[in-house]
Amino acid sequence: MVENFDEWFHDILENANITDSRYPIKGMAVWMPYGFQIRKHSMNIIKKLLDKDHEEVLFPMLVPETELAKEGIHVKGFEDEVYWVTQGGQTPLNEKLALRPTSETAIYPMYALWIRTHMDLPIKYYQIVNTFRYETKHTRPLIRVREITTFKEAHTAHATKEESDDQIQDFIKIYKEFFDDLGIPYLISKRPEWDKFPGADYTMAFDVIMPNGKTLQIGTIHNLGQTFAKTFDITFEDKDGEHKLVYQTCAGVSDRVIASVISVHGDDKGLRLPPKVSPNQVTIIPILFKKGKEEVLAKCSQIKQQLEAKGLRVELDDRDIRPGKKFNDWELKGTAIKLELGPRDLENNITIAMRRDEGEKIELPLDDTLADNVMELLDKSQNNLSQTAWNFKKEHVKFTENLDEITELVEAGNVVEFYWCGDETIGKEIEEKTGYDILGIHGEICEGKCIASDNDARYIALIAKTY
Ligand code: PR8
Repeated sequence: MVENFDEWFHDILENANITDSRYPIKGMAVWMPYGFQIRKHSMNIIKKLLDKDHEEVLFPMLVPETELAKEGIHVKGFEDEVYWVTQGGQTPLNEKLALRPTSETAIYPMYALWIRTHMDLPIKYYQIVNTFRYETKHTRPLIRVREITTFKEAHTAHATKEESDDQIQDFIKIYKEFFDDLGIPYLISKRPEWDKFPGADYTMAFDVIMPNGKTLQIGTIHNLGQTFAKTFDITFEDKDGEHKLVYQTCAGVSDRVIASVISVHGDDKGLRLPPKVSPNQVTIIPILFKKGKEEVLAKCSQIKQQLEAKGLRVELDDRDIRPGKKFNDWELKGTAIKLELGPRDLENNITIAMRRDEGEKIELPLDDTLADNVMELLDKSQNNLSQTAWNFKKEHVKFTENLDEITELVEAGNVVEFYWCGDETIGKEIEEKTGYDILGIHGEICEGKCIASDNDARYIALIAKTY
């Protein structure tokens, strides 16, 4: 799988019924039923986390050209990626309308209307929408798409800079919890100046190491300072009667996260889904013979009900095909636990449980302890997948003090840590020399030399091959 990861990824999306990329527009795919369920469960996790302290809203998808163009740095960052609506039927529109590539320029003119005094602050809204980016880099299903589905974007406004910095920390905490629930290990770094979000003061990013060693950015959090507040005139009257500009932040994650779930946990047999997002946490597979068929099926239905009563997602696979085929299907789809039940098991009042994450089979008694036993196995499976993924990450972050060694380490599938002075020219030289991207800085140091200059090092930086 690691050797030909791109092919593995492509095949699994199709074989496990996740997406269909044959839709006749490049970069836009169909979410298929099984994939849709994974998407739904992962969306519910982040929604729940955001809902604790943010309110959900829904803005229109079209942005007038005048608004999009107002923030110079921002529009420059997106100008090559915007889809435009120019006609309504046969009638040319008076003003071109952009399909939102992201929603700052849709939301902030409204913030300017809503925010009057310090009493209106903070505002913490989020929306879950599709956004559109005419990506110029190679598109890949889920990873780099042109219609970004289920874009969870949060936008906040605050009275002080301190509050906006605290909000960045809150988002980091929320995203950590989100990725932890998906068992996804992450590297958090502050993006270099040349790679921050267009219009942001600074950008914090979450990256995951994919099985082939390339990193994928799965979430970003931006402190926008007062740039957009100035552009859109978002001011408030403070307690002292003074009119001040707000400080803003925004943060976003997309369905790209699901690409990381699939890739980080998958194996040669197919998906291995963390129970928290698995469409079927448990799949019951009856082993049927002519004799005793009805009894086995009846028991399987009863088990299904028993487990569902505890809130578990359960599938009873009573298709009239060989059990071996069913096993393979559910292995491919990554159901966390399979319960096998044949006439002899029924006689012995047991079922054979098999965890997808590590393949071990164990006998469970068919009594009122079953649901608790299954839940314990689900917990173990969730933790094991997460632990295995974190171990992989640990093994694939390597430190070097030697610039020439970076290539060797990255080509061997690692992300590399190195000491850096923080100077932009030196940083770009490092990128040019190695051909890789500096992800950002994820630590500060007081002693040490920069890897590529005579300057003292100030940071521990990360460099990698990126998607
Ligand atoms: C913002 N504004 O937009 P960001 N395909 C799949 N996922 C993508 C793609 C793509 N083409 N482009 C980006 N993402 C800010 C924050 C509102 C919300 C995912 O930020 O441009 C990436 O995981 O950094 C990225 O980290 C996230 O969306 C947010 O996009």
